Amino acid sequence: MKKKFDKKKFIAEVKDNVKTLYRKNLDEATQEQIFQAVSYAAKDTIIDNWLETQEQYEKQNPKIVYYMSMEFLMGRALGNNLINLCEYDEVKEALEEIGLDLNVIEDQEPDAALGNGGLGRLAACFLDSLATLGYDSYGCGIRYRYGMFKQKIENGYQIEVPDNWLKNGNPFELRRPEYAKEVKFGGHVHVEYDPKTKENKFIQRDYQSVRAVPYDIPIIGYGNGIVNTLRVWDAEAVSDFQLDSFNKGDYMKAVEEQNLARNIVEVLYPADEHYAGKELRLKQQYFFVSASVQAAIAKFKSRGGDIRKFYEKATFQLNDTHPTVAVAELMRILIDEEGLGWDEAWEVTTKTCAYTNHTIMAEALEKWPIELFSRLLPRVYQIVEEINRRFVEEIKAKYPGNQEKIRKMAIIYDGQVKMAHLAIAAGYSVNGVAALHTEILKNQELKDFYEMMPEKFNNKTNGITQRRFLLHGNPLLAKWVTEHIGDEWVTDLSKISKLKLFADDKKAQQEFMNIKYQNKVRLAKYIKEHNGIDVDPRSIFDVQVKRLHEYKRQLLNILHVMHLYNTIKDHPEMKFYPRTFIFGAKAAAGYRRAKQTIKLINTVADVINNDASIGGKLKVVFIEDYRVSNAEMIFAAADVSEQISTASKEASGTGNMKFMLNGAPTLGTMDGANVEIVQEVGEENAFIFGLSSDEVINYEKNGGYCPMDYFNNDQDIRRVLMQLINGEYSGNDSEMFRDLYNSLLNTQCSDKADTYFILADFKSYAEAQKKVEEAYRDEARWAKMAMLNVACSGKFTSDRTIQEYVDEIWKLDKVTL
Ligand code: 26Q
Repeated sequence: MKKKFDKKKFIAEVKDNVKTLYRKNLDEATQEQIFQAVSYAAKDTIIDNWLETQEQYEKQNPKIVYYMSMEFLMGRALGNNLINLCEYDEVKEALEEIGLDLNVIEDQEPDAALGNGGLGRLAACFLDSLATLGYDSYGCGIRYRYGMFKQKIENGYQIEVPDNWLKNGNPFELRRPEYAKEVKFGGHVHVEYDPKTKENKFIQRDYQSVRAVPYDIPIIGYGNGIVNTLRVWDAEAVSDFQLDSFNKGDYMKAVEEQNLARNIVEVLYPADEHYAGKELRLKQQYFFVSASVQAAIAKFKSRGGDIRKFYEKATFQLNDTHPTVAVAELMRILIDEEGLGWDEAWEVTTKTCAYTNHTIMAEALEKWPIELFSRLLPRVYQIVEEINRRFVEEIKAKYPGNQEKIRKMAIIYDGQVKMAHLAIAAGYSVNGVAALHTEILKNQELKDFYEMMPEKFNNKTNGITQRRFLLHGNPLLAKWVTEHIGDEWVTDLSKISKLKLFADDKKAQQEFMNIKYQNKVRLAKYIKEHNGIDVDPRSIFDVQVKRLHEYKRQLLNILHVMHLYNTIKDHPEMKFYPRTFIFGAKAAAGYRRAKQTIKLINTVADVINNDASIGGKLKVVFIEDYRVSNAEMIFAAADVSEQISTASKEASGTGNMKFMLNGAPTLGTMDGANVEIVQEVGEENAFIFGLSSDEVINYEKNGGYCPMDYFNNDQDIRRVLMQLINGEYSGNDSEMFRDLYNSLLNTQCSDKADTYFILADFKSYAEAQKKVEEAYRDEARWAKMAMLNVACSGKFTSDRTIQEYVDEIWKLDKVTL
């Protein structure tokens, strides 16, 4: 299947592409143009494999998973595609021969940032694993014109800059207008009695339409010739209406439809874990879900299936509640268009849809006002009402006379449509994303649902793809691993445990630490270029990169840095191992405390980095525009992985796994997948601190936490808190960080202060940090610890996660070419 790489042919193709695309010779082309030319050359191979894969799928007719997600945080494609084609080194060499540097060419590509953070990146890792394991699958999403905003830091503050990622065109996508679908919004439902069938027909009238046009993006399996599809939908106006043509029937409607089409896919909502109830967001959801469901049914019918058995050949995985309207849309199509009765349609739907929960944060739960939902999706709303009516009957039957259960579980209640309740009622599977998270869902957040239908609940601990986050992101370590244990780990990460044999080997330890050092030099260079800050690659690189959120507690980290600085200033003679604290985080545009935290980090960085008196013992760096492409380099260079969320709040985390894979021990709380990381690597190879999730949950239930006690009784805490409001870092502006100060302390004990238990965990965090330093001083001990982290990371591959989804939820057929 895999053809041998033909260097001559490849070079000729690149030259030819530069010519036909830009009418230039190679030496006249810009690096960006060369990026395009190289990508088109790679696409050539990809298209052949894509065609062949899809032909095989047609022949073998396997069950398909449709992974429905508002977000796919893909990052760059070129390097990853070459890696998975097993042509990376060959292409690199070929390009060198004509004086080109593949790294520089890769750097021309904008990240495909069609996601916010963890949930979107997880979807991207899953697609990689699905293709590599040989399962027929579609990612279904939106082709946002603007992805996640680009972050600039000006005067220490975050500035959001639009991400025009399609500006120069996307060489890997393929427009498929022949598969376009119509999506209808608004209007009203007309009921008509059909004397033939003796049933009512429901006809939507006076609606506005949008044409959903799919763009297909190839997803390449590693070394197996398989190419799956990420299908993202663009919106176009239905009529090719011209504003200057006056012989149009309904002028205003045509204008409105044009506007609808223009707005709907314009931009990704950049607020994660926060629901705002925006009408456009619901339009986006229904838009891509309706198009995707229509396409799935069309494919099923084209393969000759009986629609009553749809679930035998298709399953929909709902990535959080965002695509949950799929439940009602599938019902609508089955009933109104395929002519099924309610019970038949319900059977198909409940055997097709499955739901993943990614968060327990109350402010992330999607609840749509009935007024909005029914106005935008009148027919879909009727169906949700009927689903709710029947579900409430079920609750009543199970818990007679228990109004409380209805209040807590109904899909429609208090004037709102609750999307999580709809997903649970209609799904055949409900899963959390780490063991602890799933337990919290079962015993707290979704307790009533679990009691009513325990068989639906299951755990699928998240994972990451080692192909991007080790093989591509850390080529030096990848090569070293392969030299020691062979290359099976690339498709079977459990094999990486073989590295345990080398954990005590002095030579291996030295080589390992030397690779880490070189990666730190690479990152130091990036920091110098982007921040103008000199950092010492021999210092400990202590890294916290993730979205900025109060529950993730970047504030705890920077308060501790302030405390360290105080200590160094007070005791210049004290031995202190040099540290570089590295942050990277985007804040949602309207999230004030998050933005203030960024300002605080940058303000503290300015003071510390410019204080010559501490002799460079401490540096603080805020990396601008943290995103997938620079993440790959950051993980490779990290010594310490900061995973310090308030226990019970981080559903899983996936950055924690990427650090582990790259040999950075975890400094963290017993939260999310940290728990399982510690299980795998052993407590002695991690630095664990802080309240347990049970303790946090107990405090929350009983309102028994008083941050003021910590303020009064701990002078280190008192000192750093006072420094927030005494102008210490802010050039005497005592108001700059007042809100942050107030968020931690109220004069009275109040359940509104320090809701994320920063003061409660401060001391044990500081102690854990001391243990990090102690461990790092012992070079052999550290090398062993870091190596064992790599060696024990096998569980956290998304290949394992996907295999579990396949075996326990989706029941897909494996395909081989
Ligand atoms: C909801 C409504 C309106 C607008 C936006 C949203 C929205 C958008 C994104 C809500 C949530 C998100 C993203 C959530 C997310 O990334 N959750 C993370 O998922 C990861 C993968 O499972 C976990 O590892 C993280 O722990 C979890 O925080």
